[in-house]
Amino acid sequence: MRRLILDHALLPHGWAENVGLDIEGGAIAAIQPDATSEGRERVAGITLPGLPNLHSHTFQRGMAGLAETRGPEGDSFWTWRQVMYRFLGSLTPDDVEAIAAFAMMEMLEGGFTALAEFHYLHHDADGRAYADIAELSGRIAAAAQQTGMGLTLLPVFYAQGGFGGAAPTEGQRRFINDIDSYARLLEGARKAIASPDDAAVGIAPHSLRAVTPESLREIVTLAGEGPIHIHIAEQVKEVEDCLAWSRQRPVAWLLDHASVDQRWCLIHATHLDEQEAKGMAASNAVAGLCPITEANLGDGIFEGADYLAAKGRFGVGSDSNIEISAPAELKQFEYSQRLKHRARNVLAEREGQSTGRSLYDKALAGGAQALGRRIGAIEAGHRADFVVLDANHPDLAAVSGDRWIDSYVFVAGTSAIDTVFVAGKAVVRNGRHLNREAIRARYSRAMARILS
Ligand code: NGQ
Ligand code: ZN
Repeated sequence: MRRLILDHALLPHGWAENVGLDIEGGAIAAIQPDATSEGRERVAGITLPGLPNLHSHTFQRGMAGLAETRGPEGDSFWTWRQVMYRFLGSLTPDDVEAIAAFAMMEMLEGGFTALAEFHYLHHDADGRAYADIAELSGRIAAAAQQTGMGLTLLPVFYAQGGFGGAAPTEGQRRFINDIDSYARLLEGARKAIASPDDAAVGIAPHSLRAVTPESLREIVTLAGEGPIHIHIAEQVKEVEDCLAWSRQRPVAWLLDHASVDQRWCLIHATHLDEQEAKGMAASNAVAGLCPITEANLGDGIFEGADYLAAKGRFGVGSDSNIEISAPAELKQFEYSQRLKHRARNVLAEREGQSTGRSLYDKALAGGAQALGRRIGAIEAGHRADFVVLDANHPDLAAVSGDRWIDSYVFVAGTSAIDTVFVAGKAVVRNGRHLNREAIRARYSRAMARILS
């Protein structure tokens, strides 16, 4: 049993001081308000529940910055995807693990304490399954163990190259499974998870482009208790192709053809009409927003104001990992709405409410739901996953309460992070991961080889 006392902490019902925590087996066993420091380790600073990162492809960290040069014509999401397919063509299992560990380390240093990895790179460079079909899922799980990251592993089902059952392309050969091989992959992924307390497994049909209505239905039955994530309505062309195929928009089609409920996380959902925004909010699914990646890829702007007015749930993800920062994702979400509506403090719900606090609270709840684990709150029974901000940081020192979160989200960003705990253990101190040198050196060696 580990006994802590937190100077300042954000509890479900608000701010508290001198919060005593008893931690057992990585979870909070008991909370005592106004505790005394006797027999307890002091955690100075401002302790927040760690934010879940609900969507990532860790391997894409290795290509961050490599698709920022203008091409011959019409640079777009689809030309970026070509660069990404070329990049992943040469990755070995060792590379996948080295890059994943580096990205997870940056996530922990960036204020994320748990990750849903939307993992679709399954096979070797020729598209052949490894001797162990879950080899690369195992590499993701290994990276999580090395870094201390809490993991929800989402092995992805990918079978088609476009709407209407189109055949997959060459560039997609490392992703492809049929339902039988996918079921084996899922079983392998479940075995690769070392401790069920610090990890979970869900499922992920890649997108409506990558499945048929029949395969989607079968895959969903394999989810068990786990979450179900899917990319949806990210690009205008995707909406148009879906309309041409089904005469329905993607989110409308999904709401009509699948029993979308609180197990589901709809990644991006950028292009929503009013009906879809309302329907999605009413389904209790989580919108998996990835504001920095969506800006980088030129996706468009999510209908944030309408969706939140309809009580829609959301969380944030770092997706392509072009920049890894929990506060910056929240800031970018709010800024996208300010630019769209030419207004300020759009996502706070009422007068007097802090925008930073409002975003943080909602992304905690939506993220925890999407990861399917007991995380996202400093509460008995939840994992002891915390981000501790430096109370002496110049942007935080003279304010208190919700202003701390506004300063973290809008001003200081990750420079305010001092210590990060996962399952009650510090993995980041003074803003640096405890195993930073080794993880970085391994990553640098892998990248030197990949880019040579
Ligand atoms: C992905 N990423 O699977 O990595 C996708 C691009 C696709 C984002 N959507 C590929 N940001 O959707 O076909
Ligand atoms: Zn994605």
